[in-house]
Amino acid sequence: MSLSSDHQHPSWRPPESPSRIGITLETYILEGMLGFPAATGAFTSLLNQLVLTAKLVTSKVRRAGLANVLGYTGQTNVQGESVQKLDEVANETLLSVLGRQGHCAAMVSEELGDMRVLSSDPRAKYLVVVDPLDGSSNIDVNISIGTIFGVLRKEESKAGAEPSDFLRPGRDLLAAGYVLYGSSTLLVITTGLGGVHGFTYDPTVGEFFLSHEDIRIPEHGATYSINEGHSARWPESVRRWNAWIKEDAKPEGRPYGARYVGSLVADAHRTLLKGGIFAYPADRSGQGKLRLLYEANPFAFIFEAAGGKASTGIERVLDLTPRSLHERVPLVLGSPRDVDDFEQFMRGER
Ligand code: AHM
Ligand code: MG
Repeated sequence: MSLSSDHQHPSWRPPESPSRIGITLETYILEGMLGFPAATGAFTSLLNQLVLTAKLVTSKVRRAGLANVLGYTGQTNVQGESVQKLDEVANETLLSVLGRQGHCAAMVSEELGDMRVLSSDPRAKYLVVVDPLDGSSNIDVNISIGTIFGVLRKEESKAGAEPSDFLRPGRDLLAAGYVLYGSSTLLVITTGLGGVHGFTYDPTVGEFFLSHEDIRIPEHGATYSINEGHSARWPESVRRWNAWIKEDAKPEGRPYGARYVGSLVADAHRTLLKGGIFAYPADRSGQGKLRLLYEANPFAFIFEAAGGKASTGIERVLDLTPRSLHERVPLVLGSPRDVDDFEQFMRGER
């Protein structure tokens, strides 16, 4: 029986700000709740393709440890077929799903040396950057891994895409997100001004449900995340910051606790929710490890949209103009106060 407004109980009132927690990601995207100002059918469809990829990859990740258990050996399974590495599987899943509907003109991936054209139709308006399976050294030891993605608009009216179309500052991203294959699978996405939202996957029904609406990073945190095994290669400024963050200065909230998973998606996700700082600094020669296009930029876009900061230690990540598709940069992500402190050490002010 449905109740018209005439038949509602007199004390009934609609909730003032209805919680959206529990609605599906597809509904969220379809109803424009991600806050993309000029959402088009094509953009909605592209985002839904990325969601489908996340579902397909999570089903592979959840069975990752079984290849050996079921009698597979090395690169070959019991049927004599070669067993693909999970990062290649994730990459191929993205290529085939994004290649289907003709919205994505081209993709740049950590798994591909060159840009891959997916549609030469001039109506294909978007470019996708992706790290299909980040943290791959953690696959074999059952530790969280992830997928990172970013979406750029292709120049209007141009048929096809060229690698130079991808060499744009991260502030031009239309959307960015990541999928964390952790104790549950979580997809976090933003279109920038619309805020950052997290959706947890229920594998029994095959849907992502809104679980973290409007994520805001705390002003400062209590943990730092860095691979201290590399400290002998750090510049002196990073070493001074590292010694400072471990000092016993209780009134100032130090020492910070250390947390380091070694999967960017996991370390960045924890930092986004709890605050604090993640850093993969340059070594003494000035070289970072993480990739600008599909690791640093998507996370920089997400952290800024959540009220945080993303820096190379010297400059804002989103203002960098990439020089090549697989360029590496130093990356510092975190709460605004924590990133400010790091930058002050880098500038030699402390
Ligand atoms: P990958 O893309 O080959 O997985 O490498 C990137 C990973 C990041 O997830 C992580 O932040 C970093 O490399 C860890 O590197 P290290 O082992 O030097 O600490
Ligand atoms: Mg990676």
